[in-house]
Order: sequence, then structure tokens, then C-alpha cells
Amino acid sequence: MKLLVTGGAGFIGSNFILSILKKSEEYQVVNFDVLTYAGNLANLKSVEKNPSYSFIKGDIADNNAVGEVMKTGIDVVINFAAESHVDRSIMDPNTFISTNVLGTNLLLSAARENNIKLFIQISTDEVYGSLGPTGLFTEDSPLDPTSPYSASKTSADLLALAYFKTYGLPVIITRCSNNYGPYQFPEKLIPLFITNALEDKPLPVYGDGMNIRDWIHAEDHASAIEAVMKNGRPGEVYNIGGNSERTNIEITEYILKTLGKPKSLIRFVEDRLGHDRRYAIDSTKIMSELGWKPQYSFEKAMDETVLWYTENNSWWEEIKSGKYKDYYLNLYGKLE
Ligand code: NAD
Ligand code: TDX
Repeated sequence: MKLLVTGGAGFIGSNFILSILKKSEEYQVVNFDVLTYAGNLANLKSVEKNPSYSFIKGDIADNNAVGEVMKTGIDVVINFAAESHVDRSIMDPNTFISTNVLGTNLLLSAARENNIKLFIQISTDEVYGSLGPTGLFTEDSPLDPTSPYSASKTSADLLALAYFKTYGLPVIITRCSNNYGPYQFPEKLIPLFITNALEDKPLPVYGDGMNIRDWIHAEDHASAIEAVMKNGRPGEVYNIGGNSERTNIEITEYILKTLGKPKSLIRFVEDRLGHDRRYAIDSTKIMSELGWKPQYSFEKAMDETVLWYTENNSWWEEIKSGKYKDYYLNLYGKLE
């Protein structure tokens, strides 16, 4: 079975490719990625010579490139490619629209022309907006995105469902909660805070630090996508969660404690605009229908993740002191 994995050089895409190639020889994986700041082929070094894996540098918002790759006997498309960082979308929404909305539309259109057997749109719990102190997002929760990022992902979801309803393209949407694990770009909460703590740099906690996310290890997300690919029903949405709600300050203190670093590294800074207060996922549908469940406990996943960044310092040091040095100098400058 030939899989077109878009955005496979990013955090979750690369974890998915590594996991699926380890599990079975039945898959051929074509990784199609334009390599933005977040795309990193070093994540896939261990499979670059694997005959079941190939890489094509290409943009999902480039009609010709998408048309060419889709003609190569692809069975299943899994669209991870996206601009994924909420803070960047608040500063400049434009690329979020071109990749997340227009790019997804081009992929859907080319998939339709080539009679692709299944199109999995990797979406997010952020499409549901923010929860109060109680309750969980189900697949029927209203769509109520807050940021330009989540609005662009919601638009892509609606387009994907429209291709199912209008043209009968077999589309499935997955909406997962916050991921963590190896190879996450160190701009997101967990890798930024682990690497800052390792460098004895300050940890910028937005607002009062009481915002809640439902954390899931990227390998558990990967196994959920595999379950959806094997047995999911076209036209359906599947929520994926880790059943691990934590406040940001709990995450921050866990990282500091694990690394033996002082709480004095914490800086409470100005809040994110439109900051969603709480996300929490009801995964009943995927668990009961597809028999999936997360394998990691929060503590095991967190401890392994902290260890991974500690042992793989060259991976993130190259990012933080190389091409993106100015980004981090600017960030630390604001915190001192
Ligand atoms: P990421 O930013 O680490 O990786 C995105 C990848 O997409 C990069 O390799 C990048 O080069 C590639 N890309 C971006 N624009 C592209 C384009 N125009 N054409 C081709 N490739 C392009 O993101 P991630 O955290 O791995 O997220 C992957 C997907 O999962 C996204 O769709 C995101 O919305 C979704 N998601 C993420 C999380 C999370 O916690 N990170 C949770 C739920 C859903
Ligand atoms: O420096 C920080 N300080 C801080 O307090 C950063 C980067 C984040 N935060 C807070 C904001 C959020 O409440 O931590 C929480 C998590 O922030 P992010 O890591 O930026 O993730 P989030 O905004 O929740 O979005 C993530 O989960 C859903 C992914 O980036 C999205 O791609 C995914 O769809």
C-alpha cells in the first residue's frame, strides 16, 4: 500500500513515518514536504536509506507538484502538512491560509482526480474552540475556532467534508489534542521549556499559567491514525485524546523538577491574544469503534520526552543556535 504523507518532515509526520515503517513492510511511504522552518530531514535519518521510504520536496499549495505526485499510484493520502504554531498565526495569518486552506483544497482536488482510496485530514481539537471548567469535546461539539491557525484548520475540515458529501471522495478527519515527544520544534510549550531549562534560560508562561491542554504522546497519535487508516469509516470524524489534562504551570513545574532546575526560571509574561482556556477530548468513538487506546501514561511519556531532549541536545542546539538564533535571542532578550 502506497501512502502519500504530506508534511512528513515535521514533528508528528516524522513520528508517524518512523512508527509505520517499523511496524510493517506492507507500506511504501512517499514523504512530500516543502521543508519550512519546521520541516527537518534529520528527523528521518534512520529511514532515509529504507527502500520503502522516499522524499519529494514539494509544496501542497503548488498545483503542478501535487498533481505530479498524486499520479504515482498513491493509495492513501495522509495530510499532516500545515503551518502549526498558534503564536505565528497571530503575528501573520497569510501562510496559514495558503498552506492549511488552499493547500488542503489542492490535495483534495488532486486526490479526487486520481481516485485515491482514502484521504485522512490531520486536524486538531482547536477547531472546537475553548471549553469551560467542565465537559469534553465530542465529534458533535460545535466548531468555534479562535485563532487564525484554528480557523484555517476548521476551513480545511469543512472542505474535506464537502469533498466527501459532494464528490464521494473517501475522506476521514482526525482531531487530536496537544502532542509531545521527540522531534518537536522547540517553539511549542514542552520542547521550548525543556530546552530552555537545560540551558538555564527563562521559561515564559503566558497569563496565569492555568490554561489546560490534554496531552498525548506523538506515538499514540500515530497508532490512532493507523487504526483510522485500517478501519475508519469515510465521512467520519474521530477525536483523539490522551486523557491527560494538565495546566501549563503543572507542565512547567514537572519539567523543572525532572531536570532538577529551580522555579526561579519561571517568568509569567503577557497572555497570548485570544488564548483558549481549556481543551479536553472525549475519545470514546475511536476507542469503542476502532479499539484504539493510548499506550503512554502522562508520567512515562513526559519522562521519556525530557530524556530524549537531554540526550539529543545536538538536534535542538542546531536549531536554537543556527538559522533560528535571532528568534531565540529576541525571546530571551524580552525575558531578562
Ligand atoms: P510541524 O509544524 O512540526 O510540521 C509541519 C510540517 O509541514 C513541516 O515539515 C513543514 O515543512 C510541512 N509543511 C508546511 N507547509 C507545507 C506546504 N505548504 N507544503 C508541504 N509541506 C509543508 O507540525 P506538527 O506539530 O507536526 O503538526 C502536523 C499536523 O498535525 C498539522 O496539520 C497540525 O495542525 C496537526 N496537529 C498538531 C498537533 C500538535 O500538538 N502539534 C495536535 C493536533 C493536530
Ligand atoms: O512559550 C509559551 N508559553 C506558554 O505559556 C508557549 C509556546 C506556550 N504557552 C502556552 C500556550 C498554551 O496554553 O502553553 C500551551 C501550549 O501552547 P503550544 O505548545 O503553542 O500549543 P497550542 O497552542 O495548545 O497548540 C498545539 O496543540 C494543538 C499545537 O501547536 C497545534 O498545532 C495543535 O493543533
